[in-house]
Amino acid sequence: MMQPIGGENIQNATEKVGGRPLLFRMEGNVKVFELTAKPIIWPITKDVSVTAWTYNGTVPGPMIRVTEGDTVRINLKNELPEPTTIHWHGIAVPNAMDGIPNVTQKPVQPGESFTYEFVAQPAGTYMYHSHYEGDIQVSAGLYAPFVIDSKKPITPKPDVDVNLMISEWLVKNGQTFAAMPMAGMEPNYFTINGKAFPNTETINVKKGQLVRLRLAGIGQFVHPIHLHGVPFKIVATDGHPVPEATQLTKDTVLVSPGERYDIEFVANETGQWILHCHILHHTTNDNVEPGGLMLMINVTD
Ligand SMILES: [Cu+2]
Repeated sequence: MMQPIGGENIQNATEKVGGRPLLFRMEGNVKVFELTAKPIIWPITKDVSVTAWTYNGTVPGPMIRVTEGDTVRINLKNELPEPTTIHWHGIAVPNAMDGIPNVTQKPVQPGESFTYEFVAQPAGTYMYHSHYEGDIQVSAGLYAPFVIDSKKPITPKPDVDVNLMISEWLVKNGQTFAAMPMAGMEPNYFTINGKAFPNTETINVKKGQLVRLRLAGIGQFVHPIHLHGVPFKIVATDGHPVPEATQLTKDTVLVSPGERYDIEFVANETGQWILHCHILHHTTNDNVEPGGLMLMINVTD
């Protein structure tokens, strides 16, 4: 039988948004980050909350953002009711740091800790997520952005640079389940950075600014993401820059599970422009439109 996402004495989230940069401390020349995997009650709309399994109490977990060539150390503490591991999706880590349970490491048991350490490379848009029973743990919220900036700054530098992580949830009778807890079962909520429309974040832009959106598919479904008002260029795929001569100009890009697309556009018309998934069922909240995978890009003078 399918089990709801659980835990004991689960607290309400104290942070309102996920994916914010995680602070680090220096130990020698190593950037040291602290992550605690723990359950939390996480609002995905103003009326609906999920029981989420999180890094540091937010969905997505906090963003790790470093410069190419930095040595990073991440101390993971497991306060989940089940074992876990972290996989550094797309990053060229040593095999022992790859986070595959019973292959590259022992699962990190509840109450235990594990330290990951590697050189952050190459530059690009990545993510980190659980690799232990990912069907459940990733669906439950154990994912976050990981951005490696190149040593030479990108030119032109985007004025607005936002990570958008796309996923799904199944909420039934006040309980949260993995997005696809059994073959044939479908999710009924769809989130960008852990929030469903109208509670997704509005992206505020000044007319003429260059906007970079780093789209990442971390759920179980494909999502054709469509931008109104202006076409965009695909400037990086799965972290790797696309040479300018081969950049496609599009208004819709299919983001599959595991993929990242960095898209860029100049916001040259004022107004409230929407970005949304074009599988239109995915712009509903429990079958009620509008909702789900939609957000506003608010362009002002
Ligand atoms: Cu979709």
